Amino acid sequence: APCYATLNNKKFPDDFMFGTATSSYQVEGAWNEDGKGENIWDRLLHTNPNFTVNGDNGDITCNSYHKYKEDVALVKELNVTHYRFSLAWARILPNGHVDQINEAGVQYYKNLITELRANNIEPLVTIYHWDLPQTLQDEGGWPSSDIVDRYADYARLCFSLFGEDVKYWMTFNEPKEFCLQGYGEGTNAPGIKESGTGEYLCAHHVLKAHAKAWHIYEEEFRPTQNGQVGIVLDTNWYEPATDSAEDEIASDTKLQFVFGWYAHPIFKGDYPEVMKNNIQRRSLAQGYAVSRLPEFTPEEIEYVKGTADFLGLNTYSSMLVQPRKYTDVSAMGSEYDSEVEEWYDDSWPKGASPWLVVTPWGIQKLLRWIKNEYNNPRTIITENGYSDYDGTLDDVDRINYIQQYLSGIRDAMDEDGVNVFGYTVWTLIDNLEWVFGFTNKFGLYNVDFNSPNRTRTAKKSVGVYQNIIRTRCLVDDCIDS
Ligand code: PNW
Repeated sequence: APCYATLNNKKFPDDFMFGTATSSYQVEGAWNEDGKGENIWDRLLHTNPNFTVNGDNGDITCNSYHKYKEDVALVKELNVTHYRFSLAWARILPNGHVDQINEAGVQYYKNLITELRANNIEPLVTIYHWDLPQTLQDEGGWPSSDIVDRYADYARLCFSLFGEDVKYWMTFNEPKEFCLQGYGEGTNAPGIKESGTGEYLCAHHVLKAHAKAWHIYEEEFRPTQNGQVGIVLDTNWYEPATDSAEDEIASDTKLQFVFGWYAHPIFKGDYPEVMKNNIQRRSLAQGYAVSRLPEFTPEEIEYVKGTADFLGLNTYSSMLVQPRKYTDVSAMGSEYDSEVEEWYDDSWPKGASPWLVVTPWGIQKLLRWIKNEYNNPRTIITENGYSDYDGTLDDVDRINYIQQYLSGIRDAMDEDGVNVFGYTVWTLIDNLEWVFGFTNKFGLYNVDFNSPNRTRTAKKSVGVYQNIIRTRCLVDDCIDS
């Protein structure tokens, strides 16, 4: 059994937000009901069922479209401050464009938000969590510049429809994942393999779309709605393999390539220097006339800079890093452009997800790095959690994971003065874990996918999380600070 460090004994502040999260495609089901349009995950998993383990898909999944009141009752039972969920673009706009609004889809989210508010739960709304309307993919998807205005129109509509009751908006969930896997490696929808170009084009348009949505909110909605607009970025902590200067530089470089890629333009302006330099150098060596990394104009740099009222951080794991030893210059992809190689230490405890290792010591280091790099942005952990294979109700590994990571976060607040205002467990209920289907289970509540009812049952972690929220403590004898 792994040896765990002592838990922090200081109380979380009274206004610290504890919550839980889901996303539309992973829980809603009702993929073609009440006028919803097809999205890129519907298309991919219908035409290519082998894409996921067991051919699982989101057609029905947890059936939250019909069971949202039950879900909100679970959120209420947890006694959390907030619930983070996402809007399915194609449920609101079946063809992606604002010229055709699906009233039933709008009503679904109004009902969900009303139900949350009636139960005194703050809605945290992700505008885009990976489920692009298929029509917009057919028009070029994220690698095409047209998407910027399509997204901006959609975001404006969301602010105007729901903004009276929503005070925390997140423009995008994990652009690194959907750009890299969707348009680079091809392991997520829409499954396009254009490593070395696709992910950079996608990211470039995501950044512009994000900035445009923030400016729209700033000018048209903030004066009356008074909410906040942020973005959710994900990263591992990258631990230098040794204390050599090369490995420490490799750690910083890797963080710039996965996190700075998005955070640097938003919090500091423009892409990180190391990205601009490496990608330019490798592109020219590969025979390109210009860098594969798109350029921002000086006006665009200013337009994107400063466009987050808060940072949403998703983090689960750590990896070891060192400079990449052997690479052919022709190798394509941001992995190679970074010139860093990364791996998991065999001794680290694992979750069910192949990328999930239990390294709670990493979260404090990551938060400290972000604080130093971006001048201590207001930060909420928008996802963190643990997967197993069986959805066991006696989920001691999940309990340990959550306690240990929360302890690391509390240490970072206390010892490093990191500005963290909330924590969000991924996820409320076992759900469709993308390509891993229903085989990787992250829920606080188990879902019986064999029953038509999709019965939800509390795991042991529910009681532990309730207790943390009630006492604001990780240990019995915790103290004010
Ligand atoms: C996130 N990684 O995805 C997503 O936001 C959720 O929809 C998802 O269910 C959850 O985390 C668990 O996977 C990630 O490889 C996927 O490090 C992969 C990684 C991180 C997050």
